[in-house]
Amino acid sequence: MADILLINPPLTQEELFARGSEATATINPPLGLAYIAAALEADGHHVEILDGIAEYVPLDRVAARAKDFDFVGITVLSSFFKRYVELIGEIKKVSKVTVIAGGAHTTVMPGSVLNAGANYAVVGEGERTTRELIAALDREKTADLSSVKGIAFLRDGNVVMTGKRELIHDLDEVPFPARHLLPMEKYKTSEARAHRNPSHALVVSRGCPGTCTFCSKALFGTTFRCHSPQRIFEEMRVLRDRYGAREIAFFDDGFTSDKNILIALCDMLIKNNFGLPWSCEARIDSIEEEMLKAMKRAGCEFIAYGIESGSDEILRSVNKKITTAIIRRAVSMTKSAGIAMRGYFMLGFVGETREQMRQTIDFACELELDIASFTLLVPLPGTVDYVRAKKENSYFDPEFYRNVLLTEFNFPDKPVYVPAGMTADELIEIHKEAYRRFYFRPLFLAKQILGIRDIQGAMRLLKGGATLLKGAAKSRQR
Ligand code: B12
Ligand code: SF4
Repeated sequence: MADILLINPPLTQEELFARGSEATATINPPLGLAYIAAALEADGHHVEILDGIAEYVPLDRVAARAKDFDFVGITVLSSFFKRYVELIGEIKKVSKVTVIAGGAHTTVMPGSVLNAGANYAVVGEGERTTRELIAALDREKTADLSSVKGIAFLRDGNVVMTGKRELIHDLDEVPFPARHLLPMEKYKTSEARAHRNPSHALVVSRGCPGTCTFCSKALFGTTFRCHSPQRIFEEMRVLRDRYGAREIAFFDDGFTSDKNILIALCDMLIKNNFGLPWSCEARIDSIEEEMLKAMKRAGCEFIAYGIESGSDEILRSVNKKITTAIIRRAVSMTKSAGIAMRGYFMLGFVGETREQMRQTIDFACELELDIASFTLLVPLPGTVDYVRAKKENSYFDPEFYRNVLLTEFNFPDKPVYVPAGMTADELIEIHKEAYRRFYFRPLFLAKQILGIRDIQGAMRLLKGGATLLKGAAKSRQR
């Protein structure tokens, strides 16, 4: 049996919260690593997780710790690919440990993680692949790996991919993520979303049939798969009873995609008097009144919707498959159900004009949302927008992920992409305008102040306001 160290690459507080949002931001557990750990523990391996986001550890110390293991696994997102390269450089300087990379960036650009030093890349869903890979290498370091589907490695400098790994159709066969290996006391959900900490995160589904041009969705494919209501309920119970959760936050892309599962889960929570409030993210076109009513009764206090734009033309061009009319209807139904809402908006899409961006800001202000975030488009590798931006734009550097850490897109010093016909400064100015106009509306401010029920509510409002002001100031300092 092997000793395995799984790593979420370290980022300092300053890198994570460039605009000074540490007091209010979300720090989520690296659930992907926790799922891999659970699968490996089930095979009898000894596994540890180092979450360098929850607990920063300097790279040389991570490398020194890695020396004691047979295998090191690293999760890689495009947002911190640069740090991954620095980390693997340190590890390879001091030991010959076998390094396996996985995660969203690894899936779309396996060559980039291999060329930076990883011995193997796990492409796509990781549980079955990693078990088979470690079992084969643990038997024999020079094992023939051609039968292990879903991996990539270098041979004579070329990337060799084994066959495509089939998706796990029955998600319940995957063990619960190994949260016992994580510093659970370090995690929290943003104060705008969760009002009681600990608020613990979970992801209970995978895959999305959508084809939004900005979304990096190669990892889990186009078939929506979800845990059974029983299993979701059980995981929520574990979070409440073992980890002291006072609130639960679902981070699924499409938590409401399967109406039957959702309603069955809500019934179970109501029948068993589960008693904790929860929040989720949802596709706005999947929402129905009956679902909202059941969710409210089952403790749902907050839904975050991916709205993206207030321009129907842009919604069409990014393939969002929703219209402003669908959005208005869903927002008003959610409001009537008494559930608070966040709208996620994006600015600076490929081909977007200033007028269309202003339409988005007007739309955000018009909808009765409780909070809104506006992010600038980052054309992620593997997306349609990456290809569009590369073709259209001389400002866009297709290798941007090698040079910048993109942990927070909200107030970037320098946008990754600027639509043709516009300057970076203009885009940043519109971005600031979006926050200013949404949050500093007299009616909105009055509602927030009138909505304060206790001292915690007042503190939340003050901290949120301070974050917004610091963010705007930071982008002015560029
Ligand atoms: C929750 C979430 C967040 C949370 C928490 C992030 C976290 N700690 O996981 C928050 C809100 C903080 C966040 C922030 C961001 N996120 Co995010 N996030 C997600 C989301 C919705 C779920 C992540 C998750 O837990 N999935 C479930 C687990 C099981 O999946 P997983 O982690 O991918 O792991 C599986 C495989 O990848 C693989 N695997 C993963 N790691 C490893 C390691 C090894 C060694 C092996 C063998 C296998 C392996 O096996 C796992 C099990 O099958 C995903 C979308 C999605 N559906 O996955 C986006 C996603 C990961 N986020 C993304 C992005 C872009 C961001 C931001 C840059 C956005 C922003 N506006 O700032 C930031 C960057 C954060 C950072 N620290 O750098 C992209 C990443 C794309 C890319 N090319 O890298 C995704 C894929 C969304 C998308 N579709 O575009 N995010
Ligand atoms: S943005 Fe959401 S709806 Fe669109 S493809 Fe990605 S996960 Fe699916």
